[in-house]
Amino acid sequence: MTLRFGKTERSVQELYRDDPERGDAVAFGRRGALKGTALAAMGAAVGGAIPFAGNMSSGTLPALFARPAAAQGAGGQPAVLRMDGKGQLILLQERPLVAETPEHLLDEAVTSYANHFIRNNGQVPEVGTADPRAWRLTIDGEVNTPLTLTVGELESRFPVVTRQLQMECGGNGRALFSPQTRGNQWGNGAISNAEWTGVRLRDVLQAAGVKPSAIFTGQFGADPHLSGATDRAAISRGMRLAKAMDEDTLIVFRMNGQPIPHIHGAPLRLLVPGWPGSLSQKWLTRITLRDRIHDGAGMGGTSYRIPQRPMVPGSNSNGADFVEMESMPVRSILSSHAHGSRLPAGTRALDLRGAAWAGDDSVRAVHVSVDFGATWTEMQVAAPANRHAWQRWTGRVALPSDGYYEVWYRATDSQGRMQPHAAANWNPQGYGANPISRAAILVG
Ligand SMILES: Nc1nc2c(c(=O)[nH]1)N[C@H]1C(S)=C(S)[C@@H](COP(=O)(O)O)O[C@H]1N2
Ligand SMILES: [Mo]
Repeated sequence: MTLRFGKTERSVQELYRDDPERGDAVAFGRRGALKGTALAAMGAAVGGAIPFAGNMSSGTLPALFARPAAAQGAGGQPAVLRMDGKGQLILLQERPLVAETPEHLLDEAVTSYANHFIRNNGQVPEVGTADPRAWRLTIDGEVNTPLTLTVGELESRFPVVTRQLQMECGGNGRALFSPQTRGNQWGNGAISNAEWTGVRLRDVLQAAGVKPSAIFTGQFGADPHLSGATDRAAISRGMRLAKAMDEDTLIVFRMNGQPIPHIHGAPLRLLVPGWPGSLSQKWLTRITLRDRIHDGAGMGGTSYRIPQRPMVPGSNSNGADFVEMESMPVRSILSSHAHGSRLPAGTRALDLRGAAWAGDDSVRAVHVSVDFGATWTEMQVAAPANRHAWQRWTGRVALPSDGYYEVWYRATDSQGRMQPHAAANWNPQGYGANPISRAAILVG
């Protein structure tokens, strides 16, 4: 859409992309109120009148243009994953294979295979090696008796539990950082809440006998390194012993009642809910207990580590004084309406649905605003199916007239921490961005 701002004709998108400050000055004016021809132009750009334009603050790019476009394919459209049984996931990267679930496909209480995001760091191991009868898991390191167990032995020797567990990539929300950081430009869709069946890691570790010297895990999987080098792991992360001993940290062999699909780590994976998804080692072959912080691929420096003190956004750091990223911060998604949806003229209420979660904590509240943050309506937030499951939320908001709206949604965790207005605690690899989300909705 082309607009006339002063002497130049440019789209609002172009104007903001090329010179955000100038775009802002043109669109909002010095005093920060959208008015006159600028208001009309903005309305034309977003495709309708803006009933709450008076609340739009200078410095806020309309959500219609601001939302991360994810991986843009050749036609400017997100590239779509093509994989049997998978839904319309956004293909972020082909090698290694990485795909994000758009928020509106996360409308199921329990995430199906079709809508489960994919994150690989290396190659996908051969299908043949996933024969569950041949698969063995080794437990060694700082234990009294190293163990090697088949999947069948795991299932018969230890109590089997089934839980709904959230798994979220440590980089979820990365695209919301400014300046941009390296890594997959996830929106909010690197999250799942499937039903997992397996045994508790702590039961298995206790069977091996945890030595007092053990303070950390180190985990290994069967996926080859991207380069094909056999002496390098695609990823090998570890966690503090306390998390390994949590009753919800599982070695799983079924997802949603079925054997785990190959791409999600068959026949055996770890499920470490609430902490970075990278800990949930797929194609799991070995867990070693360490007497120090594990030093495998994906550990140390700026990998899955965050600054203790804020750093200047865009600056460099070797991460020496960073700390391990552990419990993930509070976040919410909107699943009832896709960003950019158009609703029939005359629609005067939105029935909204979504999910919210907060790492090891629970969610106390979800609030929604349709007037650019001037007023907020509290949603109903359901209890989690069990600890470490996400929480579904629902609610209704009224709309005064047709036009362009932004549904702003934000969650508050059980400790009172809220999603911030902008991604905070910038770090070089872009972990933990959880700002308030905004979905553009056009009525009429
Ligand atoms: N063996 C192995 N496990 C892995 C990975 C990997 O590349 N290899 N990626 C990790 C990361 S970064 C995430 S976010 C989750 C994603 O799991 P999913 O692909 O089943 O969604 O798996 C984790 N486990
Ligand atoms: Mo991840």
